[in-house]
Amino acid sequence: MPQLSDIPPQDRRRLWETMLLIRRFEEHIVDVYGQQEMQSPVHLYIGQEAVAAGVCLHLRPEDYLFSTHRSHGHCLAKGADVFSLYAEFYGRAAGCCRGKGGSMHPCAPEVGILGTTAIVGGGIPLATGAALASKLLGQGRVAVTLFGDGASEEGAFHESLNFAALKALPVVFVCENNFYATASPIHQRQPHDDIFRHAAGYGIPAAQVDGNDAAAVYFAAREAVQRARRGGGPSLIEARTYRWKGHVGPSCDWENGCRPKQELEQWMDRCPLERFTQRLLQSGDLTEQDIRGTLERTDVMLARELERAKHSPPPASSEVWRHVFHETK
Ligand SMILES: Cc1ncc(C[n+]2csc(CCOP(=O)(O)OP(=O)(O)O)c2C)c(N)n1
Ligand SMILES: [Mg+2]
Repeated sequence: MPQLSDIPPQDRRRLWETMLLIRRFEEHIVDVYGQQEMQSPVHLYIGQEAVAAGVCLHLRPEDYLFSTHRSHGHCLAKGADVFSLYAEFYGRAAGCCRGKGGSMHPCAPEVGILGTTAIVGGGIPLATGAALASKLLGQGRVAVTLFGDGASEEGAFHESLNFAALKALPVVFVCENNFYATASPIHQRQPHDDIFRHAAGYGIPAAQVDGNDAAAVYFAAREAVQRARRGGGPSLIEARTYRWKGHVGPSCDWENGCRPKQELEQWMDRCPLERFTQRLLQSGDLTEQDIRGTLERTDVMLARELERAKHSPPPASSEVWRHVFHETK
């Protein structure tokens, strides 16, 4: 059983800082969303931060990442720019998609995020294709796709696992099993909730991990990314976790009868950020002073970038048809 001490000290710190960045990035959205100026629908990732942080720590800027409608944490962990994300959510010209994509479609090609699709399961074949290209071109790039339990019900998931196994592609499939697709619990949709078991049918190595344990995700992802990089083919990781907010928007959804309040509270008691913070305090990697300092620096930066994004100009009306269709001249 790997220990915290098996994670290099700089990685422990980065894991924690990345989770903190994601958590606070979204809490700033929660704070301003009611002003109704940020018009993009937002699918918040709060509660699932350990997965993005633990996976992306092993990726290089040129490695590919394909995300979903719940994209913020993935993009931040891969290194996307805070300002260009916030500006995108405000529909501003300086946004990463020039204000035309919103929160569900971010791109950051400079860090391997070529585009994001909100079609459930849509990122899985794209990552498989990127991994095929990387292999054919001998680029040594790994492709990772993070997706939900709902996406594992799409044909594209099974087709992609089959093809990736057949061609031994450098792709890592990461399923964030948060037990819900919109308001639909997994036990009403699937005969069992062990998503990692699908990998056996395709002969792909798989791991099921506690997705609220950053170290557990880190170790599983390290093995999978290393396997992909050395030509060992695809892997599937199922990270079991939970989202704290409703499917979309900044409020919780237990009030609407979408899930039991008690269930949410049990998962909140297992907060991935709080658990990892406590571990790092115990190991001496963090002090209370470090925590206060980092939190303050992170909040100052996020507040500044959010304000800057909010006050940046919208796209000119002459831009409305640009970048919508492929331009041939
Ligand atoms: C092909 C497709 N079907 C349905 C939808 C509507 N939809 C958007 S998100 C979502 C649930 C996805 O659940 P999951 O994959 O578990 O991701 P989570 O929201 O839990 O992160 C659905 C059904 C869609 N966007 N695309
Ligand atoms: Mg889900």
